[in-house]
Amino acid sequence: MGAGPAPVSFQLTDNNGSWYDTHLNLGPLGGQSLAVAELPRVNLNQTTGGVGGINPTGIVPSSSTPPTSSSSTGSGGLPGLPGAGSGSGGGLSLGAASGGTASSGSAPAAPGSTGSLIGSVLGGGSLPLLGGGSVPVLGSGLLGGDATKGLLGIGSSSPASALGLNVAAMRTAISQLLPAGDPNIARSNAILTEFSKEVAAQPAGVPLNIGSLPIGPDLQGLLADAQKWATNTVSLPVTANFEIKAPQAASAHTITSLIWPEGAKGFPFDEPGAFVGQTSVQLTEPGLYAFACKIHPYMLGAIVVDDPLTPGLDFGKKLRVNSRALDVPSNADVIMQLVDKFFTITVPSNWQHFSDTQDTTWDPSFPPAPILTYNSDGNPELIPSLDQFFKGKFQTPKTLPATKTRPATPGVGEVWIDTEMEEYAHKTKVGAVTKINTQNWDVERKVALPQVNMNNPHNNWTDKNEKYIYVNEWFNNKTDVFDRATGAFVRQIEVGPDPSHVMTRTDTDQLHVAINGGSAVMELAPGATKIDRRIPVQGPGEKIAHPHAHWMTGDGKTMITPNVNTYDATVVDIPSGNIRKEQTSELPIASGMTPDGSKAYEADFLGMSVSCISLQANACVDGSSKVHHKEIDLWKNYDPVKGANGPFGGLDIQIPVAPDNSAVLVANTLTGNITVIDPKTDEIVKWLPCDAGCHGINFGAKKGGGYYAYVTSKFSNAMEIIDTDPNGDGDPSDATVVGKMTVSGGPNTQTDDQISNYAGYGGMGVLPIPLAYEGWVEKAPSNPINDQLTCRQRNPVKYQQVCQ
Ligand SMILES: [Cu+2]
Repeated sequence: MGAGPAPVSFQLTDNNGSWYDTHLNLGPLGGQSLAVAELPRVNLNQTTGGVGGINPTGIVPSSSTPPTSSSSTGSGGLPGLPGAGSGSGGGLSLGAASGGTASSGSAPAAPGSTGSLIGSVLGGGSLPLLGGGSVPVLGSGLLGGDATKGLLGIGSSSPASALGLNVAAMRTAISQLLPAGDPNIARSNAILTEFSKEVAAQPAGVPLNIGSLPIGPDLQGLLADAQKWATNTVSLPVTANFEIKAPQAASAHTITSLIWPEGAKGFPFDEPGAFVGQTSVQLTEPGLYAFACKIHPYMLGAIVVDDPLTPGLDFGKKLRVNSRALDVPSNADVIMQLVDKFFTITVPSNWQHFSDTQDTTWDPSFPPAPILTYNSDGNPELIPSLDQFFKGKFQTPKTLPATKTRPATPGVGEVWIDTEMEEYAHKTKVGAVTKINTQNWDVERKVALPQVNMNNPHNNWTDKNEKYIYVNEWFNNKTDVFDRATGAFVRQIEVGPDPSHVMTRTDTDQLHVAINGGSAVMELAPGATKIDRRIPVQGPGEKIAHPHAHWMTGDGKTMITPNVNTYDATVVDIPSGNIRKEQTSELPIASGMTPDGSKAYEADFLGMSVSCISLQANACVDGSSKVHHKEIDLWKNYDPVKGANGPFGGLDIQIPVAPDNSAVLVANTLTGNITVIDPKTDEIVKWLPCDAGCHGINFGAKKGGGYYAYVTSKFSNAMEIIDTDPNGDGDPSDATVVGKMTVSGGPNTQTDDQISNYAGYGGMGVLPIPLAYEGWVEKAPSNPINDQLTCRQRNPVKYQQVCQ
């Protein structure tokens, strides 16, 4: 009997922590989004038939029409989306296959169905040849759950025993390469035994230069010999399959490489745009591969392709990162930062839990796997235990102080935040919108909308009468409307794939909904009763833009969209719909604008920077002059190989400008902090702390004058309150965190469903009411709450003329 190397199969889902679901169930140390594969090698010494007919399973033939702007439906959708009017999926053939022959007509193994296949090839199986016969295979492709746990050290009693398991795989591979009785087998075993002993005597959390061990020279000789003994083998690629299909994934995503080993064929890997269907890629080199969705960039999946002829799990020699064309040794700081965040994001037990009454401990866990990296000199460095290394490097466990501080001065009104990862008893999709009263800081209400199974509510806005809350289902194709006062469901409207942000026009009160998985911003009638207009954000026939978080000027005339697929921004003249493109850095995701509408800021998620864009005359400040465009680097104090020499940011998301132009705030997911930029100089002036997955920020009015920024974090149950200018002098260098509270709610929180898990988690969109920004605040209705606004708060730009 023969079976080929088992493919890695990811199913994309809308579910917490398993956005890329391996179905391997690695538990709290490994999560649902990590796979390990042994690089399959066919040993030609043991076959006479050659390998011309090798037929590895799992290579997916697929074809479809790449999405372009012109293929969008009237509602801004893409082919293959449920409810968007066309048939089966948009799976893409990327021409990335290499090193294998497509087996025509085969489908990818369904996730979860690979168990029996894996069982037959563990420890070296055989591969069928076309026309009969088979050849032995050293590695096996994907490892099953238990074998993966073994190689990751999960369940091992110590780092030494975790390394022992990995070294055992190397012993097996060597014995399969050499003829039985070859004295090199015994010699190799002796070296590996001594190596394991010497590693066990070293601290498990400190990277170990292999050459510095007494056995180091012998081991390096053995590694070289093993490669020589393997010269008569052929490495087969590991196939990675990806499936995007309802109901697990209700809408479209991209499969985009974030990290890959240098030299991996077919990389970088990406699609022309978001799709529904299947795709696959061949992993030709050992090392670390990570994938993300460009629409929802915390959807992450990773695969370690391990060469069985090395000790430790191979991260590869050099790695490429889909940011700034980074090409770094595998022990680079930026790799460790990203791997650390991968486990914080994809393993929910690693999320930060705050309490309003007592200190808590944040103690994230990682696989205790031995990891083989290489340094800048090309020398191998073994991390005996990734878990212990990360705990030392990132200084956990950490005490999270009780969130007891409330601002001394209350806010005006309320703030609605998307707690997008809350789970509820009466719906299958996650998320709710949570209301906080800013007079007394009570968590008053949660709206989960179980009657429409509201799916990942991401961002909100309100109408000019403050009657409705508009909320976008980011992993679906709908905008929902509920009553602000009662939380009652009002209506739902289909708008297009992956609607992200929503705002209203100050002149007409129409809604603008960015279609993140599509090509347009949809303009809806007030109340979201119907679609009035589709505003494309790229030219006819151009690559589809995928706009995320737009912003618009207070006069309702100009909008800017950051386009995650085309790495640029679109400036829209709203009345005419005419557009122009503006330069950004990589993967711009969110926008802010100065109150006077003279310039916009774009947070470049993968550029690790902020782009300032002048909307009319040159308005971005560069020293003593004004320029059309300026890049503000969040990595000035960061060397991606060596690490930080000061505060730095990155994977930056929301970026609002204070209504009084005192500050621009940038939420950084990479570093869990906030960058303060002075819009009067366009320079970074300060850094403030934030939580894991720092994400959403918006400004609301502070009672008596001034503003508060409300800050949400995806992987924490807390919200921060920042005063960007406590002394009101317009200089943000005294910006400070003035309060922090949990948003989990309690027995007095009104809800339309029952929270079953992750109360308060998934903080994303932030909507303070009354809207405090120029253009909207002038039109906020008069009522006892809004009448607390000062004249200056009512007139953020014209106050000097209007207020006495
Ligand atoms: Cu996505």
